[in-house]
Amino acid sequence: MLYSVRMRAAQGSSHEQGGKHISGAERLVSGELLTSVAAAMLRRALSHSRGTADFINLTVETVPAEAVREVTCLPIITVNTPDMIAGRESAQAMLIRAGVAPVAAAAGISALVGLPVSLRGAMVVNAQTGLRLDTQAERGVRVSRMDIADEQEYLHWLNRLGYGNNQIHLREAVVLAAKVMSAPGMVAELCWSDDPEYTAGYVATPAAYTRFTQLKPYGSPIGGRIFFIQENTDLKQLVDYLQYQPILVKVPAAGGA
Ligand code: WAQ
Ligand code: MG
Ligand code: MG
Ligand code: MG
Repeated sequence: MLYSVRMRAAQGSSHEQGGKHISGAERLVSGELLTSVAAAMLRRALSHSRGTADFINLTVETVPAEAVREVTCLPIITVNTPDMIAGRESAQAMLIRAGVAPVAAAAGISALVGLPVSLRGAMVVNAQTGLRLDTQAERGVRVSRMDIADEQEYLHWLNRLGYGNNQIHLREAVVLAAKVMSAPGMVAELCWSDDPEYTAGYVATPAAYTRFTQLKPYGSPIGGRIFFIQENTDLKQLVDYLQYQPILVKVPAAGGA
């Protein structure tokens, strides 16, 4: 038996009542870790760079171990971009190489750039047309029920690659991207953080998780994610997978990236 632990925190009022999204997190852990993971999530919600939360929803649900599927995380590549403009151009080119139509890649980037406030989840976008397919407005689709299979092994792997201490954004994003890219019909993902001090973002494709050191201006509290999907994808099935399929992520076999 595993536990899905999900947290979402907002300021002003709940998300449903229009509060400002502060922080969210999702883990999939054993019973021994449950209370410490839940406590860590509360701490995170209460001391976030986006502001102090005064609404916190913490949800714990059991997940049968038989339902869990394993997925391997993607090789990580870092592209040092001199500024945000160059970063976005490189990210756009990578999306196009992954099979996103140029018009859709441009529309996706514009949609993120033009967000009035941060989304809590991801926009699902048609990789051919660039049209948004989910109808969840500022909520977006929130991926959950995923975690790292073996944390020590994961941290060692990241360390060997030079992603050492305190790279919590990267650690979590690599796990999320592994689940996202394993979903049926997924073409690519584009992300940048809503944490004002965190300018890096990434494009995930079936081949790699490519980080760009600058995708948004320092200080901006607007971030988000876009999942570009194939035109004929069953949206309900995809969203179900992203939200409910329990996934544990393992590092590539020795010798891999
Ligand atoms: N499911 C779907 N969308 C999510 C989720 C989720 N579980 N978590 C966050 N998002 C969306 C949401 O719109 C947020 O506003 C946005 O992503 C950013 O979330 O390699 O820290 O947690 O150095 O701020 C990427 C680069 C960091 C890491 C991403 O995202 C690296 C990051 P944040
Ligand atoms: Mg978050
Ligand atoms: Mg996050
Ligand atoms: Mg954030």
